[in-house]
Amino acid sequence: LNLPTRKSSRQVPMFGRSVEFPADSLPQKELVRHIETTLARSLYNCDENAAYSGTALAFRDRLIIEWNKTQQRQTFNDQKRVYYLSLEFLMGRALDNAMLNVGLKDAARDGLKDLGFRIEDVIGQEHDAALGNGGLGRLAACLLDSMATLNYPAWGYGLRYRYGIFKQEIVNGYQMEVPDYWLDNNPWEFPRHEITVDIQFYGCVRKYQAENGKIMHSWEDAEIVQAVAYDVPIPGYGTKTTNNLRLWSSKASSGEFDFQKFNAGDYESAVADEQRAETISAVLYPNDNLERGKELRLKQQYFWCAASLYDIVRRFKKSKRAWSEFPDQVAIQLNDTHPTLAIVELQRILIDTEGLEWDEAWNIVTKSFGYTNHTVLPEALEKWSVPLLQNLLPRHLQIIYDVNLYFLQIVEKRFPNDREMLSRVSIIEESHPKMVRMAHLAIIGSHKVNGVAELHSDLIKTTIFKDFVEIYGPDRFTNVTNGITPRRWLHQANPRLSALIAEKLGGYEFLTDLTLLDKLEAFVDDKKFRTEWAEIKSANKLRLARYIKETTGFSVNPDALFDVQVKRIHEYKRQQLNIFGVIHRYLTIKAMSAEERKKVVPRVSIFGGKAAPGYWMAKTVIHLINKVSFVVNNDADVGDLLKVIFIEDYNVSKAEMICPASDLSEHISTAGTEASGTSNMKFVLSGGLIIGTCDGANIEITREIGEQNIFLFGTLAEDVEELRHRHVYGQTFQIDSQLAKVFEAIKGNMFGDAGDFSALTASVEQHGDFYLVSDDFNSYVTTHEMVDEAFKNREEWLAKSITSVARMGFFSTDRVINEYADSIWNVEPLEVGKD
Ligand code: CR6
Repeated sequence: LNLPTRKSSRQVPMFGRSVEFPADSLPQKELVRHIETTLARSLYNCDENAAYSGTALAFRDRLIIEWNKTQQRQTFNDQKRVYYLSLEFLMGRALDNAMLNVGLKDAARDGLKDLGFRIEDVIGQEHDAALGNGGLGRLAACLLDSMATLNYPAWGYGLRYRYGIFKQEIVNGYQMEVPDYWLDNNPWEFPRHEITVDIQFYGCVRKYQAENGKIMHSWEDAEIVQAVAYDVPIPGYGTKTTNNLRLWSSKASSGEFDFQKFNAGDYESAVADEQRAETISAVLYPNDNLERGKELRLKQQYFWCAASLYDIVRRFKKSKRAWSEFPDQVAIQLNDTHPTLAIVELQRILIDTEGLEWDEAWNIVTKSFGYTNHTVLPEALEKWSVPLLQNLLPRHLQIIYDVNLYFLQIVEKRFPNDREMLSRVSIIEESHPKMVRMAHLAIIGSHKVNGVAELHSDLIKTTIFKDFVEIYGPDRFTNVTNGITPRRWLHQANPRLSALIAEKLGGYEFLTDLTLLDKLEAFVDDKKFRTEWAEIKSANKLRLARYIKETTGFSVNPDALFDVQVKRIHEYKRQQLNIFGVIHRYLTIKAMSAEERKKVVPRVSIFGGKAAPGYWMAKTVIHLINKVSFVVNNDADVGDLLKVIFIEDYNVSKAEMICPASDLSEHISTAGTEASGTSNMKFVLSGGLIIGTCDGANIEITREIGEQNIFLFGTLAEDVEELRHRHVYGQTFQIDSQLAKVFEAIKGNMFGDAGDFSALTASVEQHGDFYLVSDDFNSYVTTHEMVDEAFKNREEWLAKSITSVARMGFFSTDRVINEYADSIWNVEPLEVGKD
């Protein structure tokens, strides 16, 4: 055994090296071994699924070695670590990522070919890990990739849902939800049955006098549920660093399966208790940008925060440092307010268990936490009812009240006699029932609050958190514009484009320094390069066209302009604006002469995205898109000039196929509503152009790539309020004349029973058009006409596409992580030596 020997600090020790893989060894041997031994299959009886499992296990072996070494290195070095707390991690598939990061994808391709498999088919066997709703969850996954790639000692903490986001099926044009049980045969997680934490719920608080006379509190008679750790390796690209994502699973605590009940014949209730405990981590709540205040969700949040903090504190205590050093060792980032209870839990541990004084403890807490806000939508801002908290987490509620009391005392001193201010900033909303405003608690308990794009960060400072800027000063607030990992969204999703860029730039360094893309601008006029660029886009479109044919039965012309809007379906994202625009296009084409039609640029309008199961309007939008699709695609008179496609069950792996195939993508939210958006970045990085509003990161994308390379339209954020004011709810107002024709068609049953869609038209005509669909309709269709004109000039279009990609360097999550590290976490990467 090669036991670790301690060396002076910062030197990286040699740890056990019993397993080694020669860097150039082909994974084929290992893959065959796994098929024949681990899976107990004969090679003659090996299907794609077994080939997938064998390949995954072969790559997993390599990851495990680096993963163990990374953890040992990080423990030995004992420097500050980052803990990223997120209720969602939308990881997608892991095998392709592992192959590219380990760097042996080509060898794997050859090995699989020898066995008679295409690597794409084998990769396609993997079930997406879909523990998230949309952008917030995918951002967490991209950030993990960058933290590992940049060698930051960082852990992700989340929940191991048994069911991820539901699978969407479209039946007769309606969305149906099917459960996503994803855990069978998942080689990427490692149960750590020895790492368990007892989590308390309910019970009561007892006051007592400690030996030193101090009044203390203890939380007693609580119900206990056990948290079990499951670890997922997160490999960095081009580095040996492999970080850890720890997901907690709930289980009845060891004594909880009540044998007494069982023996007394009460089998059912014994099992029910067991199941109740397991319910906590059973299912991901399927809402994006909406909070519903369900008790089980609060249980999930506390369960995960308490288990994670227990783990973090345990790790810290091993180092035997003074508590005051905690913030020098630990940075905890709250991904939205979902983990805000972690703030309260740390304060509770410090004062109730560790015996620290309130102020000393609170100082440690605020220095350790950072909070990222991802929305200004009021319906998404979390509030928990006081009675609910009182019942479930009685001690936490007391602490929240104390935090609030001390905070309000400070505010009162600074703003004497401003009662309004006190009630506006209070953590407690004085409603019936009273509510705890989690965002206020998160701000008060953190040292930095950040938004996710410039406009958004400005908006939080001037609207929802305005008072806090006055109280704490502007330095408490900052902006970190979102990004995406170029490894997945360029190299993995668009390998040919990545290879072409590498050929021009003389290597793949741009994958770890995306700003190097700017060197591509020098080749904009290079004929051969342009041809290859265009050819790659065509091939990607052809692949998508084939997929559309296979899954929907509709044939689309791969030379048409592919116009894509894929994201969660939400009124603020305005898929309704898009489909109304499509109907307008359809009506326009129908009214054209044969001569006029010759000038029309053929289009394929592609939609995809899930609606929250209880979100009626969003479901109605999906229904309308599918009805329009049916009518338009079966109208031989229109033929290839227009096709409308709804791609079922949009997810990460579909995004990897769709993004590289778009000519144009739509990011058309009502200005001021989309905090950032990240798919906008994915599309541009694959050479697609954008039609969008001046919202979220669209604004910064425009600044980087140039106004001439993006199609912007619509109301500006600063004018939205004023326009909304002019629409009076319940009073029909004059809507845009072209939109009125679209509504006439819908009401004339052109797309089936008009009654099915009356909620959509009424929301614009009668309910105050909150999302400004009518106000923006004219500039939207006019801008689409400009898109058509631009697309006719293919050379110009290509130049825009190449120039845009060249200027996308800013939008890498590597830049994002370095900004968080510098301005919020104060952590350093751990250099990886040759161990
Ligand atoms: N729904 C924002 O709406 C942003 C992501 C990641 C969102 C979106 O604009 O890009 O977060 N917000 O920052 C929330 O989930 C609350 C999202 O994904």
